[in-house]
Parts: sequence; structure tokens; C-alpha cells
Amino acid sequence: MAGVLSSFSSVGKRVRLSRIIDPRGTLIFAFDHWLEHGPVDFPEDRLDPRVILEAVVDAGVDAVMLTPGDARLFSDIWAGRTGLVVKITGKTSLRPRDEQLLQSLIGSVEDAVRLGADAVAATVYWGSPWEDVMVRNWALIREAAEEYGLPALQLAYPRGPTIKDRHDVNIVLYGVRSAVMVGADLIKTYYTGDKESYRKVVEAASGVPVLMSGGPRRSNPLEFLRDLRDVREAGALGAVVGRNIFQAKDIRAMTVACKLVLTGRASPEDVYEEVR
Ligand code: FBP
Repeated sequence: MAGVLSSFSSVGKRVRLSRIIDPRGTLIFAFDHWLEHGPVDFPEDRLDPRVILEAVVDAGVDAVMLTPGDARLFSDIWAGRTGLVVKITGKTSLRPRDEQLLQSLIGSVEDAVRLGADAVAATVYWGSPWEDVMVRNWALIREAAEEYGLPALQLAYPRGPTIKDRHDVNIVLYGVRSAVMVGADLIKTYYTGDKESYRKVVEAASGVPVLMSGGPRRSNPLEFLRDLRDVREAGALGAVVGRNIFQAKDIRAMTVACKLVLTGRASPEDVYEEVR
């Protein structure tokens, strides 16, 4: 733990991060999809957010990442049982296509503090026509979070008209390097598809912990579990996963499997039977 945390001079940040970071491999559950994507992400039997959240918390994630409204509404599920990251930017998929390259402010650092959050999160689409707005918002968020000793996680997502392949290693590490330069305490970004290239991404972060963003559900969970193993072996801190968990056949089993693989306590093949 000291390794990851020692670079943080703020006592508050160190204490809060220690509540959500497992140095063996951190698993954070992302659950802002109703806002970001809408019903398309939720099959008939997954319409109730409480059922999903209860299963994931019960299975033992290190933290949940929620919007301010959901964090308040579902505090009976997460409080005292797991860490909380409050994401204070968002957008819907109902917007006109090109405006989906903007994440709007949906809350504040003070909201996160009031909710008892261990970190605050915000997205920057590096390369978007609205990059300027998101970077300005980020600067204000980071500064306010600093005041409270609250770690600031950036979802550093390269996305915009000049970007052909958002998983390209040079594009991903450009986004990561940019996130470091604007003061992110933790960075969540895309997987580049293999261990060697992800090592470069982790190196570009200059010691700022990197978490892989889960992405759309893989039809074969074994492939996803192998990615988790590889990102960990590449030196990343862990992963922030949404769809690959809440759209899994068995949410609880998939959560446990992800955690075991990320912490190196089981191989993807060991746990595959439980989640296939
Ligand atoms: P997933 O594991 O489902 O990809 O969740 C991670 C996340 O960053 C969510 O926080 C967010 O809602 C979603 O991905 C964004 O997805 P998209 O890349 O389609 O905008």
C-alpha cells in the first residue's frame, strides 16, 4: 500500500485512497450507465439498480462509482460496506450525436464530500470539440478536491473528430499523459489490447495509478478476465468495470472472478467455470 500512496503528500488523500485501493489489484464498479447509455444497457431482468448494486457490493468490490443522486438514494447499500467514488460529470445518449462529445457538470466536489465519498471523478474527452470546457471544469474540480484532501479520478478518454482509433497506444498514452499534466490523482482509461502496449501507458502515467476502463461486455468472459490479468501484469492498479459485470450471466460470480484475477489469487482459466 505504501508504494501507491507514498507519492500523496495530502494526509486526507492518502487516508481516502487507502479505503478504495487494494494494492494487489483494485476493482471499482462503474454504475453511471443509465445516464450515459440508457435502457439499451439493461436487459429486462436487470432494470432495478438496487438489485445490481446489492449483488456487486455483497460480492466484495473495493468501491462503487455512482452519480450524486444514486449515491444518496442507495446509501443503504454501499455505506459502511465499500468505498464510494462520486462521478460529477455525465451526458445522455439522447443528445444530438456530436454533442455527446461533451460531459456536463452534474454535481460538485462539495456534493461528493457531503456524501462521504472517498474520491471524486470526472471525464475529459481529450480531442473533443468541447475539450476546453471539460478541461476548465476539471481544473476547478481538481482545485476544490485539493482543498478537501479528496482524490480526483479522471476518466481520460481520447474521443473526437481527429481520433480514428481510441484504443491506439499512442492515443491512449497521450490522454494519460495529459491527465497527469492536469493533476489527476488516479486515471481510468481504455485498454490498448495487449500487455506490452499497456505497459507503455502505465509508464506514461509517471507513477499516477492507472485503472483500465471495462468497455462493452465481451461475449466470452474468459477474454475479459484475461485482459484483467494482463493489465495487472502491465503494472496498472486495477480496473473500473461496469457492463462486463452487470450484464454478466451471474453478477455476483463475475464480480468475485474479476477480483480474484485482478489480485492474482486465481488465473482466468481457474474461475472461468463459475462465469461461463
Ligand atoms: P464499462 O465497464 O461498462 O465500460 O463502464 C465504464 C464507463 O466508463 C462508465 O463509467 C461509463 O458509463 C461508460 O464506461 C462509458 O461508456 P462509453 O465508452 O460507451 O461512453
